[in-house]
Amino acid sequence: METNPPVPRAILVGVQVPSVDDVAHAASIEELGRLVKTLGYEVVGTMSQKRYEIDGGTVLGKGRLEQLATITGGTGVVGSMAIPQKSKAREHFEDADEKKPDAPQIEPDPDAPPKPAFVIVDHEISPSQARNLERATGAQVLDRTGVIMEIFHRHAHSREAKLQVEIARLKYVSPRLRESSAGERRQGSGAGESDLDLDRRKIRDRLAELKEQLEDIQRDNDQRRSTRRDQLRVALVGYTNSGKSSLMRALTGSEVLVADKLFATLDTTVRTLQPETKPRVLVSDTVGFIKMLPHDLVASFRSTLAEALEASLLLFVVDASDPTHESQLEVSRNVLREIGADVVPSRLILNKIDRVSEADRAALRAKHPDAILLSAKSPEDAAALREMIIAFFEAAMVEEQLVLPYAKQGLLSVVYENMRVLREDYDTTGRIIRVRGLPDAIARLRTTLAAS
Ligand SMILES: Nc1nc2c(ncn2[C@@H]2O[C@H](COP(=O)(O)OP(=O)(O)OP(=O)(O)O)[C@@H](O)[C@H]2O)c(=O)[nH]1
Ligand SMILES: [Mg+2]
Repeated sequence: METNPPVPRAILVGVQVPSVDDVAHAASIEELGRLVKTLGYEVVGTMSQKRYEIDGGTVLGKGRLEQLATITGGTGVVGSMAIPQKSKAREHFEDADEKKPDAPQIEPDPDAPPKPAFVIVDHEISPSQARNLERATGAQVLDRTGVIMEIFHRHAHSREAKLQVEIARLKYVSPRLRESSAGERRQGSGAGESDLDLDRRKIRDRLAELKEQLEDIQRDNDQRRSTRRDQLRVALVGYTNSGKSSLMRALTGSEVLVADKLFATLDTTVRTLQPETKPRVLVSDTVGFIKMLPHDLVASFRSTLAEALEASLLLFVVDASDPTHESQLEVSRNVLREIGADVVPSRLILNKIDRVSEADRAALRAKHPDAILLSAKSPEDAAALREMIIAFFEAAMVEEQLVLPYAKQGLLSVVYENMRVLREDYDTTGRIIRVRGLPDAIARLRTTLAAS
């Protein structure tokens, strides 16, 4: 009989520095828990500590580190890299003092589930901090960035997304590889040097190869995007799990993936707003944002997010039922600013309003008077949002007359794709068309017509 492989068990570790309040700290740990669950791990506990700063060597203080090691089955000491030992008596005294009553205490139990094999730290930690923690706990150590990288790796489907993620991962792994190999080398035979150089060169070559492949794909994608440039385009952007794909489904009737997972969507999808309008409106679903989104991932998803940059309208989706939605909004705004999309007109969509009480709705309306409160699950709300989108474009469009010489009838399809044709006449110069369209699209068409 086949048995399922055991679910990896993980313990979360967070350090609360003075600049972070209790609510924000708890929310951050909770989000880390959701990231870890998205990876398919079971979260068995949290070890949290208030510290003035994140400890240089081992993240946690000595006492907490030992408690953590009790849970994971490690020695609690880093070994040769440890800070100088104190006298035994002093150590006992201080440890007893540091063991707070709220710390998890585990009695040995033969039927107890296996000890957690993973320690997951809610900060970006250095390679040497990770190594020290691994030595002390005997568990595998991942930080927030590592978890996000792993999720992106698993959720990437398109060739482009896969390449982007692999590039980001290699950049993340290579300094870690360097330091850990260097550390091992110091104790080893001394022959490691060339191995390390070899590894580095392999990674450099691989990165160059991947970047080349990615550029090829992106050239094609840029081409495709530029043919869509003058169409009416809306992009759904926002924090991960806010409901972008759900709204995409509701607006376009497409079967994009909706899941209660973080980073369910990594590939940009473009679909037509339904029922179709004239000219049609294209809606893009995009990759979500998160607190401390690794910089290499932001950089690699820049091209994916170009969809957002080129849209005429951004629908900025927020999960209004999430208690931390204000800080999520802030994070999303920062990422958009970073990629230069903060200049694109946007509408704030406070989604999942079906989960928000009447009183909280009133507070939301007062705080965000221009926002649209809705539920992606409500067909009426989706229909109203569609009307809002159409109204936005109607307000932005202008009416103009174009003359299409008989020699340039090939451009007729461009006209119909990007504009609404109100009237067509013919005379000796060509086809005279009265159109309604976005000013930029009309201007570009005029330029094309003028060039011969
Ligand atoms: N109750 C309720 N749940 C919603 C609503 N909109 C989305 N959800 C749920 O929220 C979860 C995330 O929805 P998605 O549409 O996948 O979110 P997303 O923004 O595309 O997430 P990523 O692709 O991971 O960034 C799913 O379980 C949805 O069913 C809503 O209006 N009300
Ligand atoms: Mg999605």
